[in-house]
Amino acid sequence: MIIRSAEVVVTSPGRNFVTLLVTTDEGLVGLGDATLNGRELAVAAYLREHVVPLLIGRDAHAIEDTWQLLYRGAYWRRGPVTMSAIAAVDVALWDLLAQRAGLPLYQLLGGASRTGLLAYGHAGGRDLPELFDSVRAHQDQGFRAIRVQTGVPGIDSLYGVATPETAYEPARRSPLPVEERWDTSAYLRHLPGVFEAVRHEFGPELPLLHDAHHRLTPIQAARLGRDLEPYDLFWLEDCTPAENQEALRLVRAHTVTPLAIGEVFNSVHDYRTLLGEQLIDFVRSSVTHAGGLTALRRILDLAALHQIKSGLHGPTDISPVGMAAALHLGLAVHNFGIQEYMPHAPATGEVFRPAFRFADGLLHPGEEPGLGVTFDRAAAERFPYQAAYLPVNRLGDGTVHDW
Ligand code: KDG
Ligand code: MG
Repeated sequence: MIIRSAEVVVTSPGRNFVTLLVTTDEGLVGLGDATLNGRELAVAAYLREHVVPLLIGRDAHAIEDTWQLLYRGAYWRRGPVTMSAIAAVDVALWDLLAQRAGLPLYQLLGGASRTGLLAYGHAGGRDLPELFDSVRAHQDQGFRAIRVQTGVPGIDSLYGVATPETAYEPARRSPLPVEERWDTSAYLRHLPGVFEAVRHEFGPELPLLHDAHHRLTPIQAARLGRDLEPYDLFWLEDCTPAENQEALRLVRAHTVTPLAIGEVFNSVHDYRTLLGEQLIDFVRSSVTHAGGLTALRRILDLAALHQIKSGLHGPTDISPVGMAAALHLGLAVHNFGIQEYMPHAPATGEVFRPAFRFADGLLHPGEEPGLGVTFDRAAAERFPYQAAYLPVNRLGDGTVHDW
């Protein structure tokens, strides 16, 4: 199974995606997701200029050796651009191997450890009535676990809170990022009351999640985790920008609210203290940004030693290819926790045709050989790249803050 060609396609059906198509001498096509929100063209160039030439003529079976070649062989290590590029190659090779074996990919990762993957959906509302409607709508769609994001009085536009005009899609199509305003004190005052109201309305059993989206200092995060304890969260996500892993010691010392971290991480080294000292409860990385199935499997195995589970990143900027990879991995690993799931825009389905399904709150990758995703090259042409960026956050005095 020799790699004959590899092509990078940037397309924008509903939003931008970067997809790697690796073709073998037998005509099999393996797919990889290399989408890095707001930096798509950097990964596409990294792949086209520096990675594709290395792939041509290689044995497509050599997944581990190719991973090490791209990681160690570049000399420069880690970083989201590099690791997204490596991930795309890695996933495409796993896809090819499983297609050639005639098996759904999860069978090559050890087989199914469960019948389906518990998924959580994103509810959001500017005020309580809107939020309650959104939670109900998600329950009606079958979700058994729900992330709750809310408007905060005094903050105009907030991560995770769609307006009737804009569905959830934080990357806005424009040549430059839009700016939002942030007020930590207003958020910390408002949020516990929202969770009290949601618990009162929906009862004690519904698993509820919340994403603080990297905006708090450790002491603020400690306070929020403590204040939310009465509402029994499934997790509090990204309470701090966790490059400083040691900062989580302080948060952990003050709260028993479970913590989830890692969607912006791209290497096992970003997790060493967090996992080794059991400072988090869920690993949030995506296959797409953490170096592929080969690398994320290692992170999850290390997490398992510390009773830490998976909670893989699955917003719309993970393409159906990246999502399918997450589902095969999640079905196979023992320490699966939960999977984030946001259905893509209808236009995305014109380009990507995934076999995975969502029913009764559970996701399943399907039984097609390989990843179970096909990519319509001609349809992709109809949706050319459009510049789109995540917002930039500023405090009231203009200081740039974490978004
Ligand atoms: O590209 C950034 C988004 O993927 C991120 O904002 C989504 O925080 C996110 C989540 O939990 O899905
Ligand atoms: Mg998040």
